[in-house]
Amino acid sequence: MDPLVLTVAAVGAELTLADQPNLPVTPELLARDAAECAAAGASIYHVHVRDEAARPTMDVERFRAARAAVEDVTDLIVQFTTGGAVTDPAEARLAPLDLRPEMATLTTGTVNFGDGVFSNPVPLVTRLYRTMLERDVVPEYEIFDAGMIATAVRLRDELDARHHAHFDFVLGVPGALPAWEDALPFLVAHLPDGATWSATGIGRSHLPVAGQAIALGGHVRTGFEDVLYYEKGRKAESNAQLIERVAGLAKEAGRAVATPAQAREMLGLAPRPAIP
Ligand code: KMH
Ligand code: ZN
Repeated sequence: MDPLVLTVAAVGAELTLADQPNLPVTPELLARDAAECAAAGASIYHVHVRDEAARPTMDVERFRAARAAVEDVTDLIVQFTTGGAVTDPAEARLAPLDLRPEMATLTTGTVNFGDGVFSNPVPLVTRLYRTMLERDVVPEYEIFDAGMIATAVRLRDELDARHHAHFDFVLGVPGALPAWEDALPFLVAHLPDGATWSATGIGRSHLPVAGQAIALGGHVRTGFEDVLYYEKGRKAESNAQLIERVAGLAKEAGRAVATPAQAREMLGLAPRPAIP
């Protein structure tokens, strides 16, 4: 099997500092967090940013500072969110793509998201996708429900996209596809030939999903965005702690952890572009 690509979803848009006091909400904290995660075996850093009050924001200058901070101290692949928070309007979600990150997430359908709705009508997804293609940003299709695979494949064909196809399955968001045991094999069976995939389970589904993904030859995402509790009654202390745990599972299963260079090769990424 290929070495395991580990993605850190370090911040997200939903947790508060009261929920998780160690959330990296400034460029300095992101730099330290990213360096620790890189040392623990991560190769992709999925970025959301926060404002001065630690509220989620899609402010371009904050994305610029976050990216510079992470890229200064690591060779991690920096992947911007285009999902933001469920309250973010389309223009705000598009804006950070001006910075031409190596990768960005692309959710290809609308889904309930707790009490909110993560709204991704096809015209918006198409606009996000076109913008990524124009700017040489490689999308990671962010799949919260099975139909999103079909839409990703359809848009890929319609837009004549030539980049490598990489999917991330986010299972267990309340209102979206649960982390049922047979979910991953079903989803993987419907991927286009040559695609790679990773998976994450939200909350208590995290470890079973990570273990299944490692066994099935997929890759794994972890981090505060997806995991609040390390174990029952004990919160996770750092993103690196979560990365270390999944890297340990992979080692037990006889799977090496990918370096960022190996991840770039597997995902068909060009060398890291400069920040415009
Ligand atoms: N915060 C969620 C509404 C992404 O980063 O692309 C969307 C999300 C997905 O986190
Ligand atoms: Zn995210």
